[in-house]
Order: sequence, then structure tokens, then C-alpha cells
Amino acid sequence: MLKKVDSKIYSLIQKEKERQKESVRLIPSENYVSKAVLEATGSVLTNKYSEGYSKKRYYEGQEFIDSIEEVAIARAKKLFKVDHVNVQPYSGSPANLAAYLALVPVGEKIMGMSLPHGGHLTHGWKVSASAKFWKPVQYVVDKKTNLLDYDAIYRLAKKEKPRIIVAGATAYPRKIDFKKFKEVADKVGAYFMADMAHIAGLVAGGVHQSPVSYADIITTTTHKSLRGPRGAMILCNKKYAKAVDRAVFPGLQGGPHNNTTAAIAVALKEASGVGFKKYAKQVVENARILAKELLGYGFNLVTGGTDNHLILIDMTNKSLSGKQMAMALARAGIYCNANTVPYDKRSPFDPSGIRIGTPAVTTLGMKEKEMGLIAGWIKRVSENVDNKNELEKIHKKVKGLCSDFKITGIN
Ligand code: DSN
Repeated sequence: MLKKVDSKIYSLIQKEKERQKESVRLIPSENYVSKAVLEATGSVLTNKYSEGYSKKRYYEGQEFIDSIEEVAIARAKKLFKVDHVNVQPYSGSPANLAAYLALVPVGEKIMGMSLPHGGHLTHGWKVSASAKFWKPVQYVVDKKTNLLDYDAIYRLAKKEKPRIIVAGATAYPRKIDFKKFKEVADKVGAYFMADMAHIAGLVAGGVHQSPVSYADIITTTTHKSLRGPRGAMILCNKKYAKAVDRAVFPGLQGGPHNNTTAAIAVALKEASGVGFKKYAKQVVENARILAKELLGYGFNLVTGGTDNHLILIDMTNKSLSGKQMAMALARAGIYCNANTVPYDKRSPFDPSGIRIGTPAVTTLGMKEKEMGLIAGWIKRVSENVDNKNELEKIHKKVKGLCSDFKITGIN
């Protein structure tokens, strides 16, 4: 039908489908959703408005929408073992703003990880609304080890007295100790918020410490390692339930995206199965193998490796910038993103590093052998960034590898 109605958009979607089929997707925040998740996302639920919450809506005709939202909430509560879940945030950034809105008066201090050190825009980075409506305090990683330094975080928190401390990252390749963050927050009388967007799938799969029982409030996107549609959730205990719900609606948003809510419910069902535990374990194992291979090729990995789903590579010793390397990889059909490394001397638009990760390739079923091939191609690309022929040759090999795997939700 789409083809008939709008051939232009249809053909662009087909092209994107092909791109996804024929490339190795290493952006650590991306994944492939199942056909079931895609089906729910593209359903007639998109036709319905439903401001409010189950049984307390501002529009009529909610008997099925209420049930869908209730199922999504019940599944999230069970999977993450929490008292209360709001499944309406449109995505991670509004979820974080809603969390602050729920707990911290506007104008008060919020403390999060600096973006160039691996944090997120909404953790108080200067250009984000989070830094305009609240006063940001930013912690950084240790200069020598590039690891989180919990003593330094405590010292900063003691000096600055923020109302909330945020743990969570977009480019931190190591485990986060939520227990230690909670101890710091308690000592300075701050709320503790965990943004587990990147690692939600690892938490669900039991291969990363869960922030539940430590954090007062937890935000997460649903489309990264959790492998759901593009959306978000806020998890908290009963104490903050009302404040959180009010902050999301009417505080920040209007009608929830019911098609997304349904797809979140489906993804949560999938993430509750035994297969997902295996998946999460393999994501971490694949990242570990990839890191080992890359180290063997002389790549400089920030913190010397990884123990989650992502790897941050400083390209300086290869005499390349992150952008140069990311663009050359893309020409070879390997997608990642240029990323700042801690204490980066280059600009955020052309930083020193690249960020890669294994959630998407693991969904395809790739394992040790494929990680070896990918690492070898990354090395070859780094030696041939301006060699069109060589990049094309690698691209052919990438396509060959991809054709051996069934793409979830596509074929
Ligand atoms: N865009 C996400 C990521 O790639 O980590 C963060 O919002």
C-alpha cells in the first residue's frame, strides 16, 4: 500500500532496509527489533489519543488502550522488580527531564557525568535544557585510568550539594557501581537517579548490576540493548509514583504513543524469556572478544577494554580522528559513531574516538568468529581510510558476512 500511496517514502524505506541488511551495525545504542515489535509499532494504536493514565483518561474509548498500558506496566514491574513504572515517556531525553521535574525544584542543582567523559546531554551538559532549567554540576572520569572515581564524585557532591546525582552513561565501557553511587547520594542527602538506557538489556539479562534497590528513580530508553521500540520508561518505588506520573503527564507531555506502549509490552515479554538472558550474555562476551582482538591490533581502547556492550577507541595512535575513522568504516559498510574520549583535545564534531558496540550484531546471531572478522576489517579500514578500492573490497566482504544472517524483523 505504501508503495502505491507514496513511492518516494516507500523506496527510501526499502533502501534503508537494504542498508541495514548489508552492513555491520556497531552503534552501541542501536539494535534490530523483532517482527512482533515492528508489528505493534505500526499498528492502528497510532490513531488513538489517551491523555492521562489507565481509568483516568481525558478521552473516551480507552478500554483496550488501558489494558495495553496495564500489561506493559505489569511486565516492566515484574522484569525489573520495581513498585512503579511509567511507560509513557516519548524517549530517553524527556524521561530524564520528567525525572528531574518529579524530584528537583527548577533552579536547583543536578549532578551528572560530563558528556565528553561519557555521560549524556540530559545529565546537565551546558547546551541541554537540563542545564538551563536546573543548575548543572558535572563529574568526570579519572585522568589516568578513565574510570569513575567514586571518592572524587563524593568530594564534588559534598562541595556542591546537588539535589540529585545521576549515574549512567552513553560511552563508558565499564560496569557502573550503583551501590557506591547510592552511598555517595545518601551521604550528601541527594536523590540518586540511574539512567540505565544503554545497559537496560544487560540488567534485564542479569549481566550487569541492577540499579533497582539503590536508585530512587530509574530512567531507561526501550530501544537500545533492551531491543524494543523507540520509547522510554521511568521506574521508581511507590513513594515517588505520583510525582513521576504527574511530571510525565501533564508536566511534560500530552498523549502517550500507544503504538509504542504496545510494542514496549511485546519487547518486555521477549526480554523476560530465557533466550534474552543468553542474548545479554553474548552481547558482553562479543564485546570482550572484539576488544581483545582490537587490542591485539594495537588499538588504544579507553580503560584498556570493556566489561559491558561497548568499546571506546582513541584513534590518536593511528594518526586518525574519530570522524575520519567513522566515515571510512561507513564506506566499508561498518557503522559506528565518532565519539569524544575523556579529556579529548579535539572538538566534539571531530573528536578523537569512535564508539562501537555489540547489541545489534549479537541480535543477528554473530559470535566469536564474526567478532574476529570485524576486528580484522576495522584494522584494514584504519590503514586504508583514503583507499576507495580497499574500502570497497572490505564492503563486499561485509555484505557477504551479512548475507549469512537473517535480519530480525526484515527477512
Ligand atoms: N543517542 C544515544 C546514544 O547513542 O547513546 C544517547 O541518547
